Amino acid sequence: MPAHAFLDRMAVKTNAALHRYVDTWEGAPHVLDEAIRYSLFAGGKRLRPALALGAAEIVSGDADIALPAACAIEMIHTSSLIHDDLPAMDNDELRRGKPTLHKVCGEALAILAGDALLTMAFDVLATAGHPRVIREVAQAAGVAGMMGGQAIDIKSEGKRITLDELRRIHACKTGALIRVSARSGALLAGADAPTLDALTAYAGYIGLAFQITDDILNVVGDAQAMGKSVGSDAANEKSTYPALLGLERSRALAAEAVDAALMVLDPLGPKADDFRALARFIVEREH
Ligand code: GRG
Repeated sequence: MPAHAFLDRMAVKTNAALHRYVDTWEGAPHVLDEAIRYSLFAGGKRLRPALALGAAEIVSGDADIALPAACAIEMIHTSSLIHDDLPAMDNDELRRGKPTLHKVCGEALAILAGDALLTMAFDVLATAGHPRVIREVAQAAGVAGMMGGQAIDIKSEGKRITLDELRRIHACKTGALIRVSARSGALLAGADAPTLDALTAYAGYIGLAFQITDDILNVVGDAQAMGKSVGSDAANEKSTYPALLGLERSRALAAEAVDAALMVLDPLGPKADDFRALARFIVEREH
């Protein structure tokens, strides 16, 4: 199945489940409910849910068993995008093809919507009743994962950093949530250790390829196709793969990461074909 068909199939499942969770969310004031829905249903690619559901499908044939993790991780991801766009962070005006949340409803509500999504995520995740998954997701989002990576990233703005430091920032900031997406799907489906390791390694490599491509698209991408501002990394004096290595070497590094991702899938045979297509799509995408 081509990658876009796989992503679409998993996005349909994810969106239906996200609507179910948000619709049964009791006691939310209308303004907050509206702000959350604005960002959550703004049309993200649902890459992380596809990894959770796809991993569960590879392991057990049943993608749906990973829906609580897929939805929780998408809520955490959306929460991070809302906060990342705030004036105190990246100060962006466009996200998922629409004005950023703080532009629409003000900073205070945007902060609260992000906080609420992060909290809601763990409510949803608890319904899966798998403490190890809850802890792994918390750790991937937290100080040693996404939030820690974001903190180092902000402190590195305007400074020259090494390639190793850049790798570390991204392994935490973007990679941790991508890795835990595949891991939580695999764990909820009852993966054995070698399968869990293969899927973790796969997600690590595609996380790297994804980040390098994201950096490249911030230089050469089209804001309309991307649905978010481009050129912001250079304006914020961020260290990125293209800034450190140039475009050509960055593309080569992304291609190497995809090759490595394909190699670690070898033992899983044809049932991992959707993940193979996804790995190729990650570097070929235009948004
Ligand atoms: C409040 C949970 C929370 C975190 C606070 C702001 C912050 C710490 C972290 C920011 C992390 C961040 C924005 C990383 C960038 C990740 C990235 C490459 C996002 C783009 O992901 P896509 O392309 O977006 O999957 P869509 O819109 O398709 O979902």
